[in-house]
Amino acid sequence: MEFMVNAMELSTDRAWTEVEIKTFDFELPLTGKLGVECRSGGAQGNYTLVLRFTNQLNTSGNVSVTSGLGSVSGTPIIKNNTMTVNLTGVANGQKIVVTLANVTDKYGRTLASAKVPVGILLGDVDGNKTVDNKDVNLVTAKVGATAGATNFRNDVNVDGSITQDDVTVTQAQVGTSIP
Ligand SMILES: [Ca+2]
Ligand SMILES: [Ca+2]
Repeated sequence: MEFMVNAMELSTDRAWTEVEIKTFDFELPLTGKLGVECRSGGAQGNYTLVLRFTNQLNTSGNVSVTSGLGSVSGTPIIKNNTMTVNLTGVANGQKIVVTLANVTDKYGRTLASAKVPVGILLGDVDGNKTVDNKDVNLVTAKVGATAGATNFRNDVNVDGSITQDDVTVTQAQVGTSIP
């Protein structure tokens, strides 16, 4: 399964990113509180980051996972002001850091290096870096619903609807956390 990170501004004054799957996104701060992806990356731990910049990009520079278990798969794809980075082998229960260096924009400027931290914890619906019964209860409360803008995090197996399967997945993760 995939999610996307949108780095709206990779700059020091207003640096933030958001994660989206299909049309669903949440803010993934570059600094401060860790943004946690609670949805499954599938058996291969595959995720897609879409980093969105202020200006149109020219080159993707060097993008790599500099902390945590996982790696960049293939060459990042640039389209206008977005860069799509495929990640694979991303382990659960950790924080990964994707570092961008030597990215250039259409004005020929080399952008400052940026680190994009992403917490990965299956079932951590409330994003507090621990899976407990509160997360299970949040999923249970939404069983029967179609995943939408306000409840997509409850669809932890990312099949588009919130069912008992999501409850089961979350229950199985109780006790796990991001160190
Ligand atoms: Ca939690
Ligand atoms: Ca589901």
